[in-house]
Amino acid sequence: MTDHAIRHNWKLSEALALFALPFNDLLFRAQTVHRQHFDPNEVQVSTLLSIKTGACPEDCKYCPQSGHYNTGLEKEKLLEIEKVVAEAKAARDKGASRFCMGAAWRSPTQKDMPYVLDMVRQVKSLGLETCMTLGMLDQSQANQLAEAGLDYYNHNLDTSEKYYNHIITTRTYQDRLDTLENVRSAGMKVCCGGIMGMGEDADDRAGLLVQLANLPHHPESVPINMLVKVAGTPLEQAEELDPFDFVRTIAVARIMMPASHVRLSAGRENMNDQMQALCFMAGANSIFYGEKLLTTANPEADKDRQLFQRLGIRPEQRETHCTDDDQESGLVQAIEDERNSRLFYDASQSAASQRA
Ligand code: SAM
Ligand code: DTB
Ligand code: SF4
Repeated sequence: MTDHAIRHNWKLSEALALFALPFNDLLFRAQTVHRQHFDPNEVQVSTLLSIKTGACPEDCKYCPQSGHYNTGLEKEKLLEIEKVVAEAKAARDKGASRFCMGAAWRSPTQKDMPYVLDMVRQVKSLGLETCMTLGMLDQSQANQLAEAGLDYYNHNLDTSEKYYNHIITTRTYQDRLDTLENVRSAGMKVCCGGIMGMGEDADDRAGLLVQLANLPHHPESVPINMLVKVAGTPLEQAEELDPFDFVRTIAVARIMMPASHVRLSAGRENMNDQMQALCFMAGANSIFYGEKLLTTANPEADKDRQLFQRLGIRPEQRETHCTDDDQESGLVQAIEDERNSRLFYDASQSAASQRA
């Protein structure tokens, strides 16, 4: 077995040994693995929408939407399907290939199911890949979503099993693993990752990645979130994580799950361009694109287009196609326009400097 084979038997000691490598050695290994499985200059682009915001019965200590904490968040009822479809269309036209819909639920009720199933069908008919994150699912709910055409289900383990009880008490680690199994048996793709910077230690970061990599199938998508510290949540004052440890986590995820998309997820609003470039170098190849995550801010779309243009990154094209393929090129065209305006700018600058 080579270093880069897909493995499901990772030991904690092996993950810790990767974390302990000198930074440059780790990034070189991660980038080498990345190039064996992906175009290193392509990044998948997803857009998020909260379809039901706030008043969640769970007590996740990081979450602005938990009803247990006073975060000043305006809670909202279920969004109308027409509004969701309009947002999905706008995201598609701006170049997103996947549309992710999130609800602040412990799990959907039977009454909610027809609504979410209809939503999946309508968003999918726009030619977008669909993803939902609605909390825990039983087997029948997972089957119904799969049948309606849902491509991905997001359900995060968030942290290691050992640290989990410090973060959530209203559902267990095993509950989460059960949902992941239901999603997988229904035939959907799994999006599963965690959050860094919640006061966990290196063992916990390694422990989470071992859990993910030792699932019977690696999640196709692995979101690595940097905690967004929201006032009113118990983690508001969490100690700052060394940014290099965040980059290390992405690199180790890339090495342990070589064929998965690793998403540089929440927290980009507080990262500069250099930090994000390091994350791409470490093997991140997916982002959330658009000004809002679920309830907190994400970088402005034109800032991301500029970043892609400066780094020579192309948005990955979606797998499903609609008849109107002009939409496909929305982001590609915007990045090209960005490049041209820069070339124009550079040319005039250099002409000016030649005259001087
Ligand atoms: N209620 C559903 C659930 O928890 O399964 C779906 C929505 S929930 C907001 C989706 C994920 O967002 C969480 O699992 C967590 O990993 C991430 N998340 C929530 N608040 C966050 C924060 N403040 N910083 C970073 N990630 C966060
Ligand atoms: C994931 O891992 N991160 C996204 C998505 N899956 C659903 C959510 C991030 C939420 C950040 C806090 C907020 O905006 O409410
Ligand atoms: Fe609810 Fe999900 Fe937030 Fe937990 S992470 S409080 S389950 S919305």
